[in-house]
Amino acid sequence: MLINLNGNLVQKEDAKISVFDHGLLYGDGVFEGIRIYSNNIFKLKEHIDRLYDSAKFINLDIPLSKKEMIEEVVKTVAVNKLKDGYIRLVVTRGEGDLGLDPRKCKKATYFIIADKIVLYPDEFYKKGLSIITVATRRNVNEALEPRVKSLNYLNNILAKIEANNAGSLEAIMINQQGYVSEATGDNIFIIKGNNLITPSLFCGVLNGITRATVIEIGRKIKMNVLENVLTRYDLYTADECFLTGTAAEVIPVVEIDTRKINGGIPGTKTKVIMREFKKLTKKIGVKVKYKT
Ligand code: PXG
Repeated sequence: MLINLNGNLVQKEDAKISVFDHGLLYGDGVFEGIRIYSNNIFKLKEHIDRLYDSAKFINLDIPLSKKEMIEEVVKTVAVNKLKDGYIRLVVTRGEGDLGLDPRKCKKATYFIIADKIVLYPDEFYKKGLSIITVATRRNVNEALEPRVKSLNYLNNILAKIEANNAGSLEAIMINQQGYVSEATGDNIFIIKGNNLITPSLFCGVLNGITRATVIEIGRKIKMNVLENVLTRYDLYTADECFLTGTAAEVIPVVEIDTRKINGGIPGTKTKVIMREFKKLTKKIGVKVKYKT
């Protein structure tokens, strides 16, 4: 496997960054997780746009244009001959000193890993997930805006630990106002009648690329799509529920805090959305060509 480290393709063993890199010392950086389906890098442009928006918010200069970054991603996938898989693209503040002042970091570090990922075992896509809401609140946007996909994931990791300790596969975080935000690495949707509802961006959620794709699908299949505020009441009384994310894709939820959703089996509309999503994954994006 070859890793792209600052534009150089190096062996995994040689892909090393400094212990003085502020990405490591302070979680000072941004990242993206992107999927490849049958040589198609799904919504690559959208991921790059979000990466640059995250970087802009944290005042981080990425030393490449968006076009150049897209070329680096494509190059990394091609050299690894990856047909289906997962790309992790990380940009850190770079090497500095032991103080947290980012001005000491002269140049951002970036690396691209093209590999495989399995988030949930296959059986859960058929039988659905049992999840819980947790005590850890979602970051408030005045402190660390959840729309920024930063390297600071401790908020989400603390929620994940709560889920792990409770024997649950995923956690749903509530925000400071008591409204549902999102899972630790996925957005959440519910279905009530013909309404397809997801927490709006101001509830403290990442502007998920899969979320946006599902919103498009919902409109296409003539559902009434709403971005709204949701409470636990809405979750427990939903007809159907599912999570969306690049790694998880679209995965049904059949139980929340011991309340069964749709009698504990994945819903019909959820299955339609899962099928429609699969179709789109090979269509929208950047195609990679490589010599076999
Ligand atoms: N919310 C959060 C907090 C995320 O990190 C999503 C939603 C879904 O967004 P996309 O754009 O992927 O539809 C994410 C992204 C993991 C893992 O190992 C998950 C993400 C990122 C990195 C790792 O579960 N999800």
